[in-house]
Formats: sequence, C-alpha cells, structure tokens
Amino acid sequence: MIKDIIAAVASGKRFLITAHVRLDGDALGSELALCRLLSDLGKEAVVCNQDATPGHYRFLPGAERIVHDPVRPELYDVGFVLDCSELERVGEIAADVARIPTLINIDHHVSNGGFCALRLLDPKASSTGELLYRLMREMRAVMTGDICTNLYAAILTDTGGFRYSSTRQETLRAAGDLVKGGADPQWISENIYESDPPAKLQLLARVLETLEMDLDLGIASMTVTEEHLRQTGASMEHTDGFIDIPRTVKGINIAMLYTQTGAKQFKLSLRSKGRVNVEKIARRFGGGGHINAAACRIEGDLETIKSRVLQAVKET
Ligand SMILES: [Mn+2]
Repeated sequence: MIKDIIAAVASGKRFLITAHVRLDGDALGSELALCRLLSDLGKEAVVCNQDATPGHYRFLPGAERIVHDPVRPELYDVGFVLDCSELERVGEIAADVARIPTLINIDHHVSNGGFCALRLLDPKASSTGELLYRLMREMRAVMTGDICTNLYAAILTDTGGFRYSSTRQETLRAAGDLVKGGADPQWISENIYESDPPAKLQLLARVLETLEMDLDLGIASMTVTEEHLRQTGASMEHTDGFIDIPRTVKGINIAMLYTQTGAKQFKLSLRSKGRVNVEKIARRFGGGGHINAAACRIEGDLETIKSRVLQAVKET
C-alpha cells in the first residue's frame, strides 16, 4: 500500500491536502509537513481547511499559506485526507474533495473503516505525523527543518507531550530524528503550550469550578458552557488542553470534558489512562477515536447527558 501511495505522489502534479474540522496539532503539522515535501518535489500543493488555524499553531512553518476557500476538484490530481477516520470529518468541503480523482487517506484512528482505496492506516501509530514520518523515510525524502518542525509538533501534541500510551519506541525515535533534522523542542513547546492569551486562563478558572470527581469510579469531568466563553471573552480554541487537567489526579482513570456547542448540544471529549478504553464509550454515542482519547456529540440537557454517560461508563 505504501508503495502505491509513493507511486501516486510521483505521478501526480497538483495536490490538495486537508484534515478534520476543529484542527489540532497533528492535523496541522501533518498537512504542513506534507505540503512542504510536495513543494520541495516540484509539485503544486495546497492546504485547505474548513476551520481557521487556532492561534497557537500559527507559528508552524507554512501556516500562513493555508486557504479556506471552496474546493474545485478539477484543479487537483490527488487529494490527501489526513487524520480523518471518515471523509465527512473534513467538514463542508467533503463532497468536493470526494470528486478529486485520486484520494489518499493517512490516519491512525481505531474506528477508520477505510473510505478510499489508497490509504496508510495504523491505529498503533501515535499520530498521523508519525505515519508521515514513516512515509517520508520510505520515500527517502529530504526532510528539511520546516518539515521536521511540523512533524515534531504533530507527534508532540497527539501524544500529550509524549505521555499517552501511544508513545512507543518508534514514536520517540521519530521525534529524535526530527530534532536531529532541525526541530527545536523548547521553541515548539513554548509556542504551543506557553503562548496563551490571558482570557484562556480566566476561562480555565471558571471551568475548574465545574470539576466533579468520583474517586470510586475513577472518573472526573468538567464543563465549558457558552456562558463561560461570553464571560471571559475566550473562544472555543482556548479549551484546548483542558481535558488533560482532570486526569492529573491520582486514581482518576477517565477524564471527561463537556463542551457546549448549542442550547442543548454538547461535545464530550474523553481521555483515559492505561488500558481503560474510552473509544468504546464514545462509540455508544455515535463517536469514536482511540483507546485513550475519544469524543462524541450528545444532545439534551446537561444533567441528563451526564447520567447517560455515567451509565455508559459503568457498562463498558
Ligand atoms: Mn491525530
């Protein structure tokens, strides 16, 4: 399969690269690394996303060239769909992306059923960034400093700073190689994790007041409401990383973050430690993800949702 992808890259001239809505470091770092590689190979390559790039990822090399225009499929030979288990995850542009003659999916979600013929899928990989590193090594590609910076950022963020169980020997070896190639761990971490606007910390202060812990069940949850965002002037992207806070407590094996997305609509993000599988819980509500990190959307009032989720946790 990897050979077929390399062949498609060699014969293609015009490439579109996209990833899922609600962009994260893995999606963006992977897109930008791949775009840079294709440009270095003399190809035309465009990164197109539905959503705007969150502020703390705008330092990534090439981020300023990302477009958010409608996709004209006739302009491309090959479309790369990164970090998505389903094509629909790219958002409103999905139908047009589907009309690009050759699609290639590179992804590490457990729930990926394989929506196109050409794909590089490995649920054991820490990140799509790690898979692209593998692909580029296989291609014997020259990985410039900009490529290394983007791939390092992708792996760093999807492993929660090399802490999740998805961090394997290969992951750290890839990260080590990327540092050798020019990625600066301190500079990248500072830009991603230590460049927040004051509103983010003010939002966190409110959200921490919603913390609920059940030490018997080993679960903890927090809630971000629209009201919190209004009060602090923060935006949705500033909730990034909040989910990692409840799991810092000893004995808490499942961390949950409810984020209000509408009057009676919530997104539930789940993180777990060790072998505790939260993908199963998310799947019961029509979501998906990985064993230690998953998400779903649930409608209803918050208290009802919470008791339904609690029931699901007890049953899985
Ligand atoms: Mn990912």
